[in-house]
Order: sequence, then structure tokens, then C-alpha cells
Amino acid sequence: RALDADMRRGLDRDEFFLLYQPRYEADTMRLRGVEALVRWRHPQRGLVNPGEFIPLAEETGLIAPLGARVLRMACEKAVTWPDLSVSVNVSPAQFRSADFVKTVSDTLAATGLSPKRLELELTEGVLLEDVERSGRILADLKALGVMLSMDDFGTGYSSLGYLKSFPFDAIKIDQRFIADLQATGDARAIVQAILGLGRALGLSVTAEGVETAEQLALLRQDACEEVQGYLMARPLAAEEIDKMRGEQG
Ligand code: G
Ligand code: G
Ligand code: MN
Ligand code: NA
Repeated sequence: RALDADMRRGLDRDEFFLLYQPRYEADTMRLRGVEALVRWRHPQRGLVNPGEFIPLAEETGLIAPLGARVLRMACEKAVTWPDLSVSVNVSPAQFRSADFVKTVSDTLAATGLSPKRLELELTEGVLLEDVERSGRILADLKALGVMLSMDDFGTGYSSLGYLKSFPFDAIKIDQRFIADLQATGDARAIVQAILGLGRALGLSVTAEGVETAEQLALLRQDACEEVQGYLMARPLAAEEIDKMRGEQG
């Protein structure tokens, strides 16, 4: 397909780049880290969003080289931000590709990034297929010293069992629950339950998609550790993160 050929050419020509969305400690609003989010500057179409090309890259197998490129860019940048952690999204086909663990290990070695400052965000889809093999990959990643977080938590089927049997360090509450968050109601009850689960299992919890002051206030009331969302900051160019770090001192 045309877009597939375009992507191959785009990789050769360095058309992919990263934006970084800040993640804050909810208590203090201190900048703690960033989530890397890939973008494609297509010569004819302009800016293309990952929602359009990640699924295609998953189908064609191009996700492995694209994911490796993303990881490399994120780690190189993170080395210049010693006070921050950087999270990178890993999609299912990338996770299962033959040399994923080696790619992560090689990238850490090549960039010199401390493994504990790299967080890999995995969705449940990563784990669904071959549970035993997934478990081995997760253990190998954990052995490298990187952090593992479960993304979009709360919308899948077996997240609770996965949290218990796999070595996750963190969970990110799915944006849908934050969008519905009000002082009273189901969404708040669910968010509180996830926060309780995080505390009980020793997992750090991030609320994603925080868009209003009310949502932020409720999350702070309920002792959510970390927040991310348009209320605080959109995904930003690396230079803007440089500036923010300068201002924070
Ligand atoms: O940045 P945006 O909100 O448009 O992202 C849309 C989707 O694309 C999200 O689900 C996000 O996790 C995913 N995504 C963004 N960047 C990457 C990436 O570098 N790798 C993978 N696998 N997914 C990404
Ligand atoms: O699937 P994942 O959680 O990685 O998706 C991250 C996506 O969510 C990115 O595309 C990012 O642009 C988007 N995002 C980040 N903050 C907000 C927000 O406050 N509101 C909405 N609607 N989307 C957000
Ligand atoms: Mn994510
Ligand atoms: Na998410």
C-alpha cells in the first residue's frame, strides 16, 4: 500500500520525530518525566498522527524498525534531561518482535541512559497472546533495570491477574475514567479503587488525560501520585521541555 511505502521512505529520510508530554508529581506539581509520542512529518500530507500509522506499522512489521528509532531518539534526549524519566509506548507486534529485548539493551548501551530512567508503557494487548512468552520478555526487560508500566489500565479483561503475575512498576489509569471524573459517581469510585490497588501492590499510579482543575483537585484529594494531561501541558517539542526544566531550576 502507498502509505506503507511512504513509511519505509519516511524512515530512511528521518521524517519521524517525537513530542514529549510532561508528567507531574500531583502533590507538588514538580515535573517528573515525559511520555514520548511519535509524529510523522509527511512531505505531502503534512503532520500525520500515530493513530493513523501505528496500526499500519503493526500490520506490516515496520513497527520494529520504527519502534527502535523511537526508542533511540527518546533515550538520546533523556540523557540530556538527567532529572527526568522518559516513557515510551510499546505496541504488541513490537513487543513480540524477535529482538525487542536486545534492541532495548543495545539502545541503553549506545546512549548511556540509566535503565531506571526509561519506562516502557505496555497495553494489555501486549500480554494477551502468548502469556508464557510475554512473561519471559517482561522478566528479561526487568532484568535490564527498566521500568514497566501498564498503559490504559482499567478497560481490558484480565488486568488484575496480569498485575499480580508480571513485574510491573506502575499503572496509568485510562483516560476514559478521568474524563468522567466527578466528586460523586462511578468514575470516582473506579479511580479510587485503582489508586487503592496501586498502594496495595506497591505500584505507582499516573492519571492520564487530566483536562480540568476539578479532575486534578479530586485526584490530589485521593492521593494520586502522578498526573498528565492537557490541563498541565500538551505533548511538546523537546526544546520546550528544555525551557521548562530551566524554569524549574
Ligand atoms: O500522541 P497521540 O495521542 O496521538 O497517540 C495516539 C496513540 O498512539 C496512543 O495510543 C499512543 O499510545 C500511540 N503512540 C504514540 N506514540 C507512539 C509510539 O512511539 N509507539 C507506539 N507503539 N505507540 C505510540
Ligand atoms: O494510549 P496512550 O495513553 O499512550 O495515549 C496517549 C495519547 O493521549 C496521546 O496521543 C496524547 O496526545 C493524548 N492525550 C494526552 N493528554 C490528553 C488529554 O488531557 N486529553 C486528551 N483527550 N488526550 C490526551
Ligand atoms: Mn501511553
Ligand atoms: Na494511556
